[in-house]
Amino acid sequence: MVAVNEVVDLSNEGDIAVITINSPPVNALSAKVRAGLAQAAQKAFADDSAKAVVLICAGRTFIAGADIAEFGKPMTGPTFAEVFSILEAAPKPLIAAIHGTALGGGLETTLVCNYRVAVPSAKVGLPEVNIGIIPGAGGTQRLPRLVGVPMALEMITSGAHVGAKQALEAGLIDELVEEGKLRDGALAFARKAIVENLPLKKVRDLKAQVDASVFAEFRKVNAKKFRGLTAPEAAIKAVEAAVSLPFDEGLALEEKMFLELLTGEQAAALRYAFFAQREAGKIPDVPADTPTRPIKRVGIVGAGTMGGGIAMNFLNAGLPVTIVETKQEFLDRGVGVIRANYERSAKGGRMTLDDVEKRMGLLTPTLNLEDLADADLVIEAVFENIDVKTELFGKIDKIAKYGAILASNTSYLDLDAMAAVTQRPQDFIGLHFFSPANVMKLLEIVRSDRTAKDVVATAMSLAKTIGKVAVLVGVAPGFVGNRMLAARAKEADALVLEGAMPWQVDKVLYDFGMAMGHFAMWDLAGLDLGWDAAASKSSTIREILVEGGRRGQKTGAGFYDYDEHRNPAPSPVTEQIIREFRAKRGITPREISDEEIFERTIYPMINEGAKILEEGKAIRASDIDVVWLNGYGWPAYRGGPMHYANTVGLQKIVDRLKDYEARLGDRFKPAALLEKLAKDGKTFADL
Ligand code: 3H9
Repeated sequence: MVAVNEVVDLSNEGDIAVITINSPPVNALSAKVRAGLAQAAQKAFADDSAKAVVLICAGRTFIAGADIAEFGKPMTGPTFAEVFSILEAAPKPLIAAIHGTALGGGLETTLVCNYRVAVPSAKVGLPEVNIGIIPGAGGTQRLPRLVGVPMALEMITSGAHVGAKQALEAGLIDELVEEGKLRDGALAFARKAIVENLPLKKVRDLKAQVDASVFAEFRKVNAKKFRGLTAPEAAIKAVEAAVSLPFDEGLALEEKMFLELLTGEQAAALRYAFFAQREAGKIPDVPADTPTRPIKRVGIVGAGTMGGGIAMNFLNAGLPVTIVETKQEFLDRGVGVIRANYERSAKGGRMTLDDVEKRMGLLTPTLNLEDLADADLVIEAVFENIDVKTELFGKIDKIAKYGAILASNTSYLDLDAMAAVTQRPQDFIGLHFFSPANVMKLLEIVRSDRTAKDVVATAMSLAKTIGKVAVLVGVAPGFVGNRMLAARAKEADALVLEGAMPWQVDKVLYDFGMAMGHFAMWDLAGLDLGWDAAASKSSTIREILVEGGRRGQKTGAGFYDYDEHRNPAPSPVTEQIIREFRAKRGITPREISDEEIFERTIYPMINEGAKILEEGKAIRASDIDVVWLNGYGWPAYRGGPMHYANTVGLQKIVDRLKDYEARLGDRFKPAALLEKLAKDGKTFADL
């Protein structure tokens, strides 16, 4: 074996040359990899004893794409185009051997090879849209030529990974080889290519054909999904070019659009979000090699919406769950909902009926708290009441085995108070799931001063097992997400009192890119969340709505009126309630500008985020962004509230907050940290 450079090797297996890329963690196409690959290919092509060439990767995956860390910096080393033109001119069969994921520039590399083989577990995709760009190394031109326009459009605009079997059916992969035997399989394919004198197929020579109406229809169907995003439309245009223009012209258009997007704000924000999410998994005082506790069985107390949703996460991951309720009917209902959810998935083709039974078989419903004795982790998901929870933890503490982790799913109650009633505060942690818990990606892991490091490490690792994006936060009312949401809620409510209608507030937030407006979100969550009928005294608009049976989407009416498809419409009833409410309080409504709505709902959130950082309740500003991106529908292309603040300029935010402070009071007072950063000309990224 000859090392071409630090990351690329070239070896010969008889009459087959093998180029191996070994650039951990994911063999990204950094300048070094590109240089090594170009050199190795040139050597292999010039070597007359080699009759075919295999391109394979060491480690966990094939090339996962361009090196995203290089974006936004000056380009060094050979360009993609230079490397690809060398590969594409291979004078002998060039075969890509895929395992793990061939993504972005990685898949594009395979498309300039003559053939592609893969193990069944491999996945391929062009996920560039997720970081605000389009494939920039020919993916938009070659993929439609190979698999057809509809599949290419879907893959490039969604960024979704496609499994090897599906890729084989689509002609994207030529042959599947035995799992774990990629090298042998690829060598066998190369030998076949030599013996059978297989042609040097070039994807660029194929033709992409489709009726033009396909594009119009695709745009229409996906309009809502692509709202606010610039990359998907560019991707569609590029695929259109694959059909309408000669190959090289299409390639030039792709490159032009790629470069425009790459230097844009959306790409910067999405790249930031990509790295922020990975950074969130790193806890400064809990190194990656901290031992974790084995979690082989999970206990959940409460089979309501939350408890049931939480249980599904573990069942999906193959972990047995014991779920406890106080009454048989609650237990039956909870288990019934879990089963119904799974059966719906089976009906929709997302799992088989066998999968449903497998998951249900892992669930042990019980009325007996004592059955939690063998659980390694017990999560409480009962009614949000501190007395109920502390009493429960007192009991669980006596039942759970030594070393078991005790967790609360509370969204705002005092975790320290709960931990204090147990004999093991070091084993106590908050696991704040978001509703619906089986769907929402975010998990706030709440650490108290006494939580042991291995408990933190176990929770972080468990989050990965169940496919959640975990963010470690400190104990404070509402933790990170709900605390900032409360800051927004205060202003949204005040704005309605002062003269705005809920739909005006919502439109501003929706147009900014939020998944939904503030009041629409309440309607979805249920206005009766945390509502106490006995204590309800028509003291807020929400109380009046709930008292009148308007509990949100589930009752067909809340702030909005809903039709049978749950489409919202501004409600004359709500409007009347608001007008009367203002009148009773002697408030004369005024015209409120969209700009004021925007600043008063968004800037206090940023201010609250700064306070969270000041108090050390989040490790880093980007963690706060990860919370908002994954749990609250903040538009990813705006990077999260703290990143967005950096793009606006912290001084401007301080100035606007001070204006509102003078007009409306103390609640707008800028956080000391925010003021200091602004004064020093810094951003949250400098912390
Ligand atoms: C592109 O290709 C453009 C081209 O069309 C044209 C150019 C002209 N670059 O996610 P993980 C790091 S755009 C740099 O935790 P997993 C990551 O930061 C690219 N670094 O592992 C992390 O580092 P650390 C298109 C990257 O097993 C470590 O690898 N490709 C890249 O859960 C492990 O990552 C993509 O968008 C990268 N491309 O998932 C693919 N990828 O340990 C993006 C990863 O220091 N990547 N890192 O925190 C992924 O989707 C996942 O990382 C992958 C592995 C599925 C590969």
